[in-house]
Amino acid sequence: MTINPVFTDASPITLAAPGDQFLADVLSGLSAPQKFLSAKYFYDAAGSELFEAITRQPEYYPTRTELGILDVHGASIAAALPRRADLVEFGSGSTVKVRRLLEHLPDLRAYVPVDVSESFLRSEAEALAADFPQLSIVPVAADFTRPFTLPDGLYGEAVAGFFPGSTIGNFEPQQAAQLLAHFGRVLGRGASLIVGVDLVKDVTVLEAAYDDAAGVTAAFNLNLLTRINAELAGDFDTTTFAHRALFNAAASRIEMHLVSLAAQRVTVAGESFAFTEGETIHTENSYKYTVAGFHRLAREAGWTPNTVWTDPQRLFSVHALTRA
Ligand code: AVJ
Repeated sequence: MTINPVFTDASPITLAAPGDQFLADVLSGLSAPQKFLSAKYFYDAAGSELFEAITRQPEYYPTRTELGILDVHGASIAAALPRRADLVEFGSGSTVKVRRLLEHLPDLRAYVPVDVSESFLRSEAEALAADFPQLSIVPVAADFTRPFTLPDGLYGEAVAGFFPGSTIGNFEPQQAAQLLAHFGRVLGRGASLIVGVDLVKDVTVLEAAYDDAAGVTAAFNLNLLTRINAELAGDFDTTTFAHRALFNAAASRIEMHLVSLAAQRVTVAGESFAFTEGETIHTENSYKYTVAGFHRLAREAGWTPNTVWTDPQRLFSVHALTRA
C-alpha cells in the first residue's frame, strides 16, 4: 500500500463538522443544579494562548516535566513503538512534544496529527514538514473523542497513538477508560499507545499549579465567560466572578470553578440564569493518577501496560501500552 507524499500545503482532511454543540452544552450546563461547563471549550484562540502562557508559569509543572521525560527517555519511548509505524497524535495542538519522539523515529511511515482546530493543524504541520522533510504528514481535522476512521492508505504494518499532556485527566475515570478503548478501535489490532499522565502528589503543589501567582490560570478560566459573551450573545460581567482551584482528594482530581461574587442574573442566547452569591460554575476536572491506578484504567480499556517513565520527583508519568 502506498501513502500520500509529504503534504506541502498541509491541508487537513476534515472528518467532522464543528457543529453548534457549544450553545446546547452551555445552556444545559448552566441549567444543572451544580452549574458546569465543559473544559473542552477553554480553547478558543485567546484560551489557547492563555494555556500556552500557563505552561510557562513556574507553578505549572506538568508541561515542562513531561518535556523533560521525553528529552531524557525519548529514545527508549520511541523504541517501544514498532519501526515502520503510522503515528497518530490525538488532540495534537502544538508539535513540541512529538518532535522529541520523531527525532528517534527515522523510519516512521506517517505522522497523523488529529485536532479540531484546522488552522492550528495547518500551521503546525507546515512547521513540522520544514524540520522533518522526509516525513509524511497527514493532518486530520476531527474531534478525537468521536468515532473516526484514519484516512485511506494508513493502517500499514503497525499503528501507534500518542496522547501526551495528561489530557486524559480531563475525563471522568469511566469516560477515560472509554476514550482509551475508543483509541484502541481507531488504531486497530496490535496497536501501541504512548500516554502522558499526571501523578497524585502533595496538595499544595497541585493547587498552586492551578492557581498561579501571576493569575494566568484565573484569566484562562474567566476567558470561558468572555467566549460565551462573544459567541453566544452572553452578558457575563467577568469582574463579578472569581477563579477557584481545589484538590478533591476523595475523587483524586483538581477542580476548577468560577465563583459568583454576588447574587445576579446572566443571560445567554436569550435565556436567563440566576446565581446566588458564592454559587459556582464547575469548569474543569483534572484527574491525578497513581501509576498502579492508571494501569488498572488501561487494562479495563483493553490495553496492556508496558514501560512507564517518570521524572526523578515522580511528578508526571509517560506510559507505553499495547493492545492485543
Ligand atoms: C491540558 C487538561 C492537561 O489539566 O493540567 C491547565 C488544562 N487547566 N491549567 C491540565 C489546565 C488549568 C490541563 N490539561
